Amino acid sequence: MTASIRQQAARVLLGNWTGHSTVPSHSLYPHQWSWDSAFIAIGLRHLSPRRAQVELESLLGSQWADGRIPHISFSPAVARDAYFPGPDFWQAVTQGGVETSGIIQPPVHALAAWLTHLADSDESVRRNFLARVYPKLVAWHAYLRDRRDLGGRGLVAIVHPWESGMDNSPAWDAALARVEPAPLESFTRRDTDHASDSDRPTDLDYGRYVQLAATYRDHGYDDGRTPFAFALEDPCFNALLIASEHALAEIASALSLDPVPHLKAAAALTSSLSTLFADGIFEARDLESERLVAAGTISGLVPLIVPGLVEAEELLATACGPRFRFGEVRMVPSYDLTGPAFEPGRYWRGPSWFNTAWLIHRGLVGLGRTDLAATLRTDVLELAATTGFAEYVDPHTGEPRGARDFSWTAALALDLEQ
Ligand code: 9WN
Repeated sequence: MTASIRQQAARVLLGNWTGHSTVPSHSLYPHQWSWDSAFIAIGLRHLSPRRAQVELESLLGSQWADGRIPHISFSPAVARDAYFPGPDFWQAVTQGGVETSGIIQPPVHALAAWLTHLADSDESVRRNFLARVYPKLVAWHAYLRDRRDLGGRGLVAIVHPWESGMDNSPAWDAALARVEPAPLESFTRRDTDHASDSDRPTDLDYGRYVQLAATYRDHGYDDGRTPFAFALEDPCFNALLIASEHALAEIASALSLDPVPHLKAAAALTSSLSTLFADGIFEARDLESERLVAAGTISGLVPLIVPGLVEAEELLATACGPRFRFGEVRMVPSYDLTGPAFEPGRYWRGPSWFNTAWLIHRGLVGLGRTDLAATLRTDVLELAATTGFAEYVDPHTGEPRGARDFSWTAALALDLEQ
């Protein structure tokens, strides 16, 4: 059983490898995605630590001069209209000539870099891996802290739902409702060619996504100049930045550099994160109203990964209570099971995802809750194998949804199988 998960996961990852990076899915997402690559590297390190590092370095090859890591690095080998919005929509080219999107995704990269280094530290040192990626990761975090602290509270703001990685989360509904959608006839979706309409965001969502991205693009992706209609402080995004600052501290120490600035940054972010805690969970803050959005989503549980989190016990109680029913439903649902917007099959509005399960598993291990961690691990491995490495699953039935042979599902199952 165990050997077979490893073999099957390896088959998926080898199949989705393009020579220097891994596509999340050949059909639905045929380019390189930012946080996917970080999760993929975390699994790939068990097959080939070198390949895992190449994955991350190839992503860092698309980094902008301002430090941002774009959420998509487009492959010139793929048809320009295979994915919407493609390179012709974003109109962004790096100094090195890589076509990219202009928005970002959650910063899991430093954590992934540290974990791939640990997989074979001798080989990593021989490749000078940490020394090469460290300045790039520092520039990435500096971009986030300097250019994206739009609320002035020491927290990073996202300016597009895609930046959260949890595109149609109910936490974005009220803010998105303020956005005038781009007319439907002005663009052609490609996602619904490959996945069922009922598993994906709606056309109205897409009209708004397109409008927000076009406004950012038309202002040169300039964070100081763009009139952002959507700007929120997302708990998952900020929690991952904290985890990655801790990883940067480890990397700095390994390079005989000073880890203290990273530990200080992590401590400051952790204390700011507390301002998002309400009703037993972390909630996003909408910078238009300056209010927390009263929606319980998986993003609000991801801070379990933050070392020394003072709210950890309350958060665990929420995860195990009626809103997320830890251990009773499959993995951890992306949205409050009792919430008014809950839909078991629609993307980030209820289904359980493997990347968030992996993050929560890591948090549980860090908290010493090996009992809960073991339950989650068993569920992840069983679902990964029985669903053909689905993108996400119905939390009540475990039925697969979205893409199959999905890369981070294979990679993270591989990681937990070790
Ligand atoms: C938009 C690639 C990405 C993930 C996101 C997931 C989905 C894209 C889409 O796929 O988003 O970036 O087209 O729906 O929501 O988390 O990184 O797997």
